[in-house]
Amino acid sequence: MQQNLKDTAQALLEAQYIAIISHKNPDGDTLGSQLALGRALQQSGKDVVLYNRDKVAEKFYFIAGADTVVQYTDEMILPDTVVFVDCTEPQLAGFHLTDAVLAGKTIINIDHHASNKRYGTYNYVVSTAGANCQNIYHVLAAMGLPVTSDIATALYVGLSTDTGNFMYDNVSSETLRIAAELKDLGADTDSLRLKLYESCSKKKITLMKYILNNLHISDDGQYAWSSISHQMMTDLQPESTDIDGLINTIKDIEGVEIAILFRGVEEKRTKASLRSKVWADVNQIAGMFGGGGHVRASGVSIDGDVEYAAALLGPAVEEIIRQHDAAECQ
Ligand SMILES: [Mn+2]
Repeated sequence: MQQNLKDTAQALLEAQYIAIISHKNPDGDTLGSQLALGRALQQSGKDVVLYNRDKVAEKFYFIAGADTVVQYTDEMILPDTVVFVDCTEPQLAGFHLTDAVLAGKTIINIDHHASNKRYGTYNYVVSTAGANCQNIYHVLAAMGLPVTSDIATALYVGLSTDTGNFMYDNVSSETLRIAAELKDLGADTDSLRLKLYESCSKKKITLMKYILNNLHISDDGQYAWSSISHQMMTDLQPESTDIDGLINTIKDIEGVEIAILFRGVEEKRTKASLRSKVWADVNQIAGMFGGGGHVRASGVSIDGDVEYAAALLGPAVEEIIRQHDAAECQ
């Protein structure tokens, strides 16, 4: 198993038939990674297919190649080289990728999640990168492939969307330097602003009203949570993009350190999205219940309805806040 950038770049340079797979419910970073890498490899003469389980949201169509992502079905045959971008593990792709399906393939794992399982033949995992597109940028440079304006836009989308538009503490000076270079290379930041930040869907507004109506804040004001019932999910049928970022509405409340949004994805299955602001490690909290992600943003899936999930996670969160307050007082 080899870890470094040079080996990852070399493996890609030597490959001819390549599939690039993004995680289910693709966000700007996994999609930006997939489209930037895919386009650069195609332009260097390789045969590349882009797979995702889900349809790409329309708001991402301004990124060149977004309409070329194919919805994967289990009957499809994977080429010899399979690249996973922004995926902690192959299962995150959301389709049936068993060991048998992947046997004999060269697996390339390019990711920035601390909880990445290092499942690749080649792993380029840098968890300090604010966005995986930052890692893709380095892979392209290591391969010596040019960054066209289309590729710059794709990479910039990942950098922007995974960092709260360059606001969160996962932004490093390097993130900003790369963003500046991408802007110089022609990244279309106007389309990004209009399509991703100034086009809130009506369903998202409906959900915002709903979660504010269901908002709970702990007595000390440090833990805020809300939920979207399975019934509401069924009635409204939101896209994943209608849900993305909703949690910020409750995280951004003054004094809140940990925010959780519970949503009933099935009658007895709840997805919890966790966020923190300053000190809390929500990767660790999600890990206690079998989930994971980043220090400031993580997720976990719970068997049970939203009330059950809230009752399960709530005491753990409050205990962590209590311990932190106690340590502060000493
Ligand atoms: Mn990411």
